[in-house]
Amino acid sequence: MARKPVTDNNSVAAVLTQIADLLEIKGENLFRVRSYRQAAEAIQLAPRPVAEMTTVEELQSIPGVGKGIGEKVLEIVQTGRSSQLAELQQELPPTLLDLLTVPGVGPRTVALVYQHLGIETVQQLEQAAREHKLRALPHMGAKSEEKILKAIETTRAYSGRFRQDQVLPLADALVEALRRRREVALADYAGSARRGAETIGDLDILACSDKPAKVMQYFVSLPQVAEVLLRGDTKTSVRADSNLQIDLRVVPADSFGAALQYFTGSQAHNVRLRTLAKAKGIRLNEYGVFVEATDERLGGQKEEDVYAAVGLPLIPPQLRENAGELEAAQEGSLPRLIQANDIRGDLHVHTSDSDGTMTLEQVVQTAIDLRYDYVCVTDHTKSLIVANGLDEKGLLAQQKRIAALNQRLEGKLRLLSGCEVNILSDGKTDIDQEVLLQLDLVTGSIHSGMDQPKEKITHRLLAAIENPAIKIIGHPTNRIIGRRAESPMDFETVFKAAAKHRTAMEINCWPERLDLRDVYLRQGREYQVRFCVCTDSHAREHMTTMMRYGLLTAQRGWLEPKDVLNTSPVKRLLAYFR
Ligand code: DGT
Ligand code: CA
Ligand code: CA
Ligand code: ZN
Repeated sequence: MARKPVTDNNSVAAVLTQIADLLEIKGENLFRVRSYRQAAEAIQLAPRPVAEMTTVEELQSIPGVGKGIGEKVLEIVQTGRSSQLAELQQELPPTLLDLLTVPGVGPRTVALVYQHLGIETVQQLEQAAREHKLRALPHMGAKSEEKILKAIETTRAYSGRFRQDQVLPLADALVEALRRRREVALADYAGSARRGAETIGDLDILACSDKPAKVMQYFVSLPQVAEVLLRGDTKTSVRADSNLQIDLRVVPADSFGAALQYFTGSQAHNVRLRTLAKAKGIRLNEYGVFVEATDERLGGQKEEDVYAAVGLPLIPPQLRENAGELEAAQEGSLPRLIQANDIRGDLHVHTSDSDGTMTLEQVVQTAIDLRYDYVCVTDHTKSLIVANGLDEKGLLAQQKRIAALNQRLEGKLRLLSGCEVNILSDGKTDIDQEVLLQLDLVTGSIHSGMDQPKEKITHRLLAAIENPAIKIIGHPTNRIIGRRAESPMDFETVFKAAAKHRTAMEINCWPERLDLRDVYLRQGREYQVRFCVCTDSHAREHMTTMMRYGLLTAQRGWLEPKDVLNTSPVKRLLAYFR
């Protein structure tokens, strides 16, 4: 398949950034490097697509784009490539760019290790850090070596895996396209995507049809398919533009449930389930449910058949990790998992008063469109300068506007006032306590010093939990999947305090965060901690699309509606915190 031309502003900016990175690694003049970075940023923010511009003069109307870079941009949008980038890639080892994918390693570090030690690959960087060779370089020390080793470990664990937002919308679109076909009776996705796992290795899709060849032919013709890897009548594997592999399997109608169960996994869950079946003289596989002794077929059309054969109710896919769900099913104590329609509001939304894009009115409209009962505005506070954080005056002024809006809303929606206050390195906040206490619902988050030692982080969180003005702890571990490790903390102490002081813990819906994650939710639930599933929206699309990801995590954490505060009516929600 032909390469798609580079057209959108983000892609053009990415090419310029790559040029800047390589120039910097090469040791070019830093002013020149900076001019590329500034142009990249300006193009990313430019309201018009640069692809629509046909002359260098037009491109120069973007601040930060001069004649030289304008010419380069024109080449990129016209030909889909940059001869300068190609030249740089010829000059430098191609693996140098891999080094930049290590979190915390920027072009300056790459230039340093490449020029002084000849390091070209992640492996060589790792070895040099192990052998303490990096600390001899300027601006580097024992701590940088330690950080680099940890970062390499984090990236490695996630390399080649995809976030939920990179997979689930695509999975929906493909399944819907298949379902619309006359020759397809049923279609669904399985695997880790269906279990709601926080990262996904590949996407497994099942369709039920008696014309498999026709289904496969249609599937490989879909626009989302970039390359066909393997083509067969029962299984076809393709690759999407993102490099995600997608396997489509076509099965006959009487096996669909058995296949869906088999390919949903997890493998550990299935192995365990098969053992339970065997003890009852039953054989389970992707074709159906059979009596071992006679080969008599007991079912397989529906997924329920598989569990029923073992005397169990259907176990929700999000629980299928062999983590106690089979025992719970046997005892009849499976949780009544929280569902999307249990959610009555969102408690973490930013507006254009700090670093969001929505006005208060737009937040209100979006919440009404989502049929919420309430939404809480939680802009950043003043010490987070990059996010244009609000000070006391700004918060109180916003609260006034919120009160006025509530008057006009006449109960159609309750707009709550709040903020996402910074928990500073000593556990105090950056906003006057009197002001915090006047707001309806304050979330406290750590946005700095995340790599403090365990005792320090625990102490900070305890101070925030005990602060009567702080009602929710935002993204409590601060991890960024594949990029930043969790802050270390004593979870038992934190959870005990959170339950005692009635401070809720957030499940942040950002697919790169999903924080708290499933194992901590189960642990926190043991201590009667309450949670809220919040989108941390900075734009309307965040509010409308991301709740889904947080809910999957909540479900994987076995949470029921009663564990999650934003399933409550507003009165009960506020009463919990009083
Ligand atoms: P992923 O793709 O790495 O995110 O994780 P999964 O769980 O989607 O794994 P995948 O795609 O390799 O296989 C999908 C499901 O199919 C898996 O959860 C269980 C089932 N399965 C695949 N291969 C085997 C196997 O060799 N043995 C067993 N028992 N089950 C398998
Ligand atoms: Ca998979
Ligand atoms: Ca697979
Ligand atoms: Zn936030």
